[in-house]
Amino acid sequence: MMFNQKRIPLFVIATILFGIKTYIVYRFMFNIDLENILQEIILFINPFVSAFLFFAVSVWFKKTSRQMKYIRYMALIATGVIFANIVFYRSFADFITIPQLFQGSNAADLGESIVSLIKPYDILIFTDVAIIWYLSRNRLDSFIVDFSRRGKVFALSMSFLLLAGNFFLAEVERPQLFTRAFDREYLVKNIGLFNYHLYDIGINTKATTQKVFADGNEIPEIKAYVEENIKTDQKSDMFGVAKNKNVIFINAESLQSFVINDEVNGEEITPFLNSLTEDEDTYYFENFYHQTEQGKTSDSEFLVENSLYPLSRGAVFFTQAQNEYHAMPEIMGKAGYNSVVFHANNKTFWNRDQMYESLDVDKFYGEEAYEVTEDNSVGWGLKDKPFFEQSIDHLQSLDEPYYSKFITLTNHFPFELPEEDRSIEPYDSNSATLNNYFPTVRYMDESIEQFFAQLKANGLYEDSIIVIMGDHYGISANHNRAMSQYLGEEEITPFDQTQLQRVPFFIHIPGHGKGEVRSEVSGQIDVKPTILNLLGIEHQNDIYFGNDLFSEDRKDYIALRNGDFISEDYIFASGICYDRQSGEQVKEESDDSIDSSLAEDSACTPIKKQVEQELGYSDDLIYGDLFRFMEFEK
Ligand code: GP9
Ligand code: MN
Repeated sequence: MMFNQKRIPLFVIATILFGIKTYIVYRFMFNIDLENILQEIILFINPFVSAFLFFAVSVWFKKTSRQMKYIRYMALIATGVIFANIVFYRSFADFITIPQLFQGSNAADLGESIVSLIKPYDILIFTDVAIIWYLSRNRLDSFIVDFSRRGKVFALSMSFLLLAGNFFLAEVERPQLFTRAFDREYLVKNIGLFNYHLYDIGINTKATTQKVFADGNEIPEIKAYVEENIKTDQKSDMFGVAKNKNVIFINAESLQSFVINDEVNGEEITPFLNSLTEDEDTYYFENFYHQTEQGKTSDSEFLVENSLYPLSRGAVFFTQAQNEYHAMPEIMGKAGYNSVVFHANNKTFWNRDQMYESLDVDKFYGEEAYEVTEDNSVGWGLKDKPFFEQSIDHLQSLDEPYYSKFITLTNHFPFELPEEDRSIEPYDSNSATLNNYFPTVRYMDESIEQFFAQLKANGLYEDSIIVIMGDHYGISANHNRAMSQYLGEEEITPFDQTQLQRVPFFIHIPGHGKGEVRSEVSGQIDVKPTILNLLGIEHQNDIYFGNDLFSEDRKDYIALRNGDFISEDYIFASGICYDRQSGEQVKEESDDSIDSSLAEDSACTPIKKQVEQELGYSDDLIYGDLFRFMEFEK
């Protein structure tokens, strides 16, 4: 017999009441999207798991009165947390995060309107607390429960088992939910509000401790490295070519370079982008690499805005959103630019709403700025064609000059597209992902073409430069068999895998007339200095790790976030040093061991060391929040 009485212990009753209440709150007081049945099941389960987790602790109290007291106060405190989130949500459409709670401006915003955010019927969420309170004080006799040791251990094991089960389902539903940490809504939906708060406290404590130990003494060494190796004072003859022009930056979701000027089933995949590679007003960089990690799109944004490296784990947009930065929107802002982002997705995705504030983005047009219906959406949301179309009005209302970024969505895994939007047929291989990639890439190509036409028709084209960049790979190494079939190769080696990390980069300057295909090794780290130089905006004393793509004297390698690199001569991947031109492993003449390319010292070693140093400096800047110690000209 587990429990001494044949009665239901109060903690079980409390779990049921509190679980039901929490579920009702999830469904009716927050706006949580449920995309499939598994998500519905998880959302239903997790309130009970959390409730069981905290109420079951009560069995360890010896005295029944203590047990009752614990359950009472636990119910009250936990309901208080729910209530605080409800009020916060009404104002920010977001869940509370530790930094946001202590961030002066937000708290002040909330302070003024807090009364108007509370509704009379909110009192109902305390119903279960009232019942639990009543039962625990007045029906004490019915609950005198003296738990046996087995009962206690059983309750504890159940807690952990339930939690493990919940986390397992969450991981199945969203692989890498915890390491990638992409969206608060996903976290709450999958592990529940309370576990989400614990998680949030965890990442915050870590970030804070690292910050506390930094004092700015690290800066001179990093500055010296940058001055010597990056040569940030270089000016190319393209400096100021686009002075005072608007910048229209298109983040082309999951677009890889291998589709450019290539075919599938005998059809061109990207006719419009292909035409740009030959256009006299366009520079096309054919050896341009993405440098993102787990933060995917947000990492690419981070690279572009700061010319710093993202982190090797997690998304810097999530973990270091409270840092100070010296990002493009801020620098351009001082030069009179207005910066805006257009993206028809949930504003909390990748924590953009908070990170954009730290980057000094003036306005973020998220999902709510668009008319999104079932008809005009697929997969992740609004389709790219209506997205660009609806953005034009917003764009027209902006003060000039502006720096605007458009983040597309349709060409996102799993690359869904309704039949009527397909202009080309899928490929035929063992990978549905690769097969479906081609029609969605074509759809995006058409949407960009249409956007160019709309810009022209609305008089927005002439005074702008248009930059198009692929954010990261769309086809992961998991699809290498299908990929090798498509590329007509026997296998995908680490060398090929690295070359597949190339993403298109276009700079289109209307009326420029000197466009060409450029072959230098380049990457997302170079975007910030390149754009700022084109606009003729100086940013002296800045610390960053990329080069103006048009300058003569550039650092001749691109570091990937995992420490691999591509230089003019070599590609270093999976510990192997390759000759970039031939794709052959580099053999050291002096060394007669068979696989000398794997040896400690190879032709790749000097750059490899520099890459490690550079990534380390970038990490120091971010983890130590070192920009807060720097003075930049006003
Ligand atoms: C989400 C979109 C896609 O808002 O940017 O993110 P991803 O999964 O590509 O990082
Ligand atoms: Mn992306």
